[in-house]
Amino acid sequence: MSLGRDLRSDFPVLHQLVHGKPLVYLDNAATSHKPRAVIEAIARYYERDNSNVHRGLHALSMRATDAYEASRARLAKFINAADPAEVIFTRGTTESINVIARGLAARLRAGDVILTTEMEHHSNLVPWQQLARATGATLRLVPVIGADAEGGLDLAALDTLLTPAVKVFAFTHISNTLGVVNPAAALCARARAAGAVTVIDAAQSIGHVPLDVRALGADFVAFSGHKMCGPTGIGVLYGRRELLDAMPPDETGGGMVVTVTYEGATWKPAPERFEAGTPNIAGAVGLAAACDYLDGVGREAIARHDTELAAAAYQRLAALPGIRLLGPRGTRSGLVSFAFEDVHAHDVVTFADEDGVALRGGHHCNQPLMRKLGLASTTRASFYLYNGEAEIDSLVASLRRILAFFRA
Ligand code: 7TS
Repeated sequence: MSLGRDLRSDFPVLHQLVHGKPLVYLDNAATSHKPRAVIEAIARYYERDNSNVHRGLHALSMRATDAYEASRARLAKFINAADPAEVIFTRGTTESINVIARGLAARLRAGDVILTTEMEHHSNLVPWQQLARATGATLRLVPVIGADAEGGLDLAALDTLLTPAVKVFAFTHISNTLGVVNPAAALCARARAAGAVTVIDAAQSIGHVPLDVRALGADFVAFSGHKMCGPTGIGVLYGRRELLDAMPPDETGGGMVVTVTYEGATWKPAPERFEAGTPNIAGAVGLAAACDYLDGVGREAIARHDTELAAAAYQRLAALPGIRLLGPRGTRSGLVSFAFEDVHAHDVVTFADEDGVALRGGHHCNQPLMRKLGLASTTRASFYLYNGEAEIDSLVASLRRILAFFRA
């Protein structure tokens, strides 16, 4: 499970004691830490170039504009977009999906169907519920299979669900609760054949697996910078150029207009059309540095590392008495989600924290899925490139201590 060198030394935050114990950070699905290269890129931008973009003719403004647009080009390359103009900077996955959902409103009528799945994060469910309400369209869901959703999505159900009435199919690439990796390219191909626009929630995949928007055949892709070693408050909405150009702006104001009179205004094309106001320039610069960092390590290698750690953790956890493990028994992404009948997830997380082990407990913004599986919450351990096998030992030791306490 080696990535060639000790990546931990690249991440300043990891070198600290928590309650007197070395930090074991296993909450990467919530947010990842930032390597020194990203922190320094942001500091360097503020120390040397800070200015507003697209507005000034002075040297710093031109440097800031160049840095911002170079970051856009870097992101386009990272996801293999055909054109940097297809990369819109947003605050993150949630904002990206909301902008897409509102932007597609004009394409939907009463009787149309918006298709999503039972395993979506609230960010890829609630905006579609709102769009359905606003347009009179119907929201339908691809079910998950099995008492612990161990079968992933019911792909056979797509045969009946993907009718010509479906105008949008929005699905997650990797589930943040189950660790399921959905066959995104196949899902896009089937949706396209049925005439539906595809939206991929790539929040959990972007920093973990190679992601090529053209190979996937996706119309829209949404992701957050903070889950891929980048800063918070920056993310991407990728959209195919022709779809973006046909979409109305979401927010209006400075920077996205061509001509303004007292009566009205005309819009620039993408990406400016969707970036009203002063953007998160330093965030974009930091995110581009994160792309460099991840590609320097190698995304294939990261994917292998994360899935090997999660598979090893799954095996070790399965040996704990009275544990219920969610999601696939075989190949999974870099996270494991589990529940004990007799110990609440919040108690597990609180006890683990005393041992310096950072986990997440709760519904993970998957309330309807939890309800369907008959659970109030789960505990989740999620791995990333700086984690190692010794941290699985720490996790298991901590869980054994918790179980011993509650079952004494
Ligand atoms: N979609 C998925 C699949 C996610 O996992 C998350 C965040 C989001 C969307 C929203 O991303 P944001 O950056 O806009 O907030 N998931 C989690 C999580 O699992 N624990 O904390 C945040």
